[in-house]
Amino acid sequence: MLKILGRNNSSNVQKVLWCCDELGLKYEREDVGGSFGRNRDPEYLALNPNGLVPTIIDDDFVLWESNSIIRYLAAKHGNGTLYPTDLQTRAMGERWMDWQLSVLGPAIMPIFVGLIRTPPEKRDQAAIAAARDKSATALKMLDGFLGRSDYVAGASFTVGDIPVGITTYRWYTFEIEREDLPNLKRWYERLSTRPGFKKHVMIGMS
Ligand SMILES: N[C@@H](CCC(=O)N[C@@H](CS)C(=O)NCC(=O)O)C(=O)O
Repeated sequence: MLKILGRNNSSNVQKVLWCCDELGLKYEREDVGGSFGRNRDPEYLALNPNGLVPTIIDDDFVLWESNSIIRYLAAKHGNGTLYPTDLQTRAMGERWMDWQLSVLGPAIMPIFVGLIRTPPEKRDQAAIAAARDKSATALKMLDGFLGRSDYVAGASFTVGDIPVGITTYRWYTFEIEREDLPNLKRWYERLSTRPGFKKHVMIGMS
């Protein structure tokens, strides 16, 4: 059976859990990382030299990097559904996956660290405000795209919606000011009806 190594409050682990839910895949999960530790143990580093979560073991195949993991699982079990066969449709969705890792994720991280992981008296309010502005600018771009498309790869939900969906959950859950981004909101509300999103992502932040 597929094994997932990683704590379930990690957004990168949540990508894999939500993806498995969409695919109806059974898996075993072990807590690794954060307060559970183990991610710097030699046994774990032999699987994932980054010492980060998630890592999956699929029979004897080991894979790390959350977006690569969900692409792999979607291609293996959801070809033509979660993983579009049309190359341009697939590329549109994959673009937003890469954008989440390279643009939106880094923009929003200081808000997460500041508001969720730092006690109020130690918060760097200027860094949080700057990150909020940067995230809002990035999300305005996604909002513009979603004005012309129901999902990030077109008319249907695909693997491409998962990474940006999780980061957007955080955006809507932080206690911050938010601009009105109506297309983003509509898409987010559509995602919020999906059982895997409710079960693995809409569980608060810690
Ligand atoms: N680019 C990697 C990043 C993985 C990552 O940063 N994971 C964090 C949790 S979200 C981690 O392992 N932190 C250390 C820990 O949990 O102890 C991926 O997408 O898988």
